[in-house]
Amino acid sequence: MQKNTTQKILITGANGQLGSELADALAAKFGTDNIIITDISIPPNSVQKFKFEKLDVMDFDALVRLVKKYHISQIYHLAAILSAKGENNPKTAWKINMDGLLNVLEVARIFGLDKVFWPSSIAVFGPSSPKNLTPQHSITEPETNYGISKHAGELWCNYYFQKYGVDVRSLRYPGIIGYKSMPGGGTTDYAVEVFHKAVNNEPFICFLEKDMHLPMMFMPDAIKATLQLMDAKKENIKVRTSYNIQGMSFSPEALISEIKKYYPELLATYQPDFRQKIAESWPASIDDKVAKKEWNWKPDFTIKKMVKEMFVQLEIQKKELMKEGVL
Ligand code: AKB
Repeated sequence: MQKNTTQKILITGANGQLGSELADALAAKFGTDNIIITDISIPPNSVQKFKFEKLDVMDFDALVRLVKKYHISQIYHLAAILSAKGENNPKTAWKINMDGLLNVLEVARIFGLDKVFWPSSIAVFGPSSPKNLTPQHSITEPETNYGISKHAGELWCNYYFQKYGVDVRSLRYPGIIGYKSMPGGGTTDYAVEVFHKAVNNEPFICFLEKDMHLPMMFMPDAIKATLQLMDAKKENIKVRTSYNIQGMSFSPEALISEIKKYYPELLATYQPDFRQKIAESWPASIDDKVAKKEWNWKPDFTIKKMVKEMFVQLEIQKKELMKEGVL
């Protein structure tokens, strides 16, 4: 495939779970030299293939400097505080999540950027939303401050599109499961942690109840959805708040039972904490027929297929770490 080298892409929050994988996918499409990754701290890998700039997304002037310096045409604004961490310090979380987004939208307006991507979440829904197959347009009365910021953020995205024509596009991600990096501070994080415990023969303590069903998605599907949405023709993107997307829906018990087919000795116990209440306020599954209709969204992974692939990849990683003497 020929690369489109006319775009200059800036990613905020690039050290996070999604950012690290999205950067590679965007590099394959636009060329490594056209990707500028940013975060509040330097990336964990000492050898970096991308240009890195330290950026606090609340610093508008710093963002402007980078957009000018690299002639940025698209921003993937991923920097955010997730649901569980956000409850520790609601005011700080609100400031980072909202000021960061408004700075990006303002820069996009002022500099006439081609496109902006911003992730929303299933956290926009609350206890009054339908629990199963939650529709695209539904009651949104979130009870976490993260959910409130995502809901408000969706409305700001729509506002900037309607009022200024900023081509901002968004997805309501469910919990994302990947093998390359760990999530940080979310309510769905258990579904990544359990794989690492299984591979390392360690006991797993789940912070959610065993029957807590939540919408989830394997990372390759999350990346595919993001690229597909960003590639879609502008006129096909009718939803300018954020699109529902569904990968799969499962409970900790169902995931552990699938994992035990590969690691029968995995010892799992349940000690629900404050995150259980957050999970209870979210949908169990999502109706994504609008995304399917408007830009042909279709996930590739079922829970079975995902678990198999996770272990193939985690075993490869483990062998490499052992070869390097890290394990
Ligand atoms: C979280 O658990 O906070 C996130 C999300 C569903 O947005 N993974």
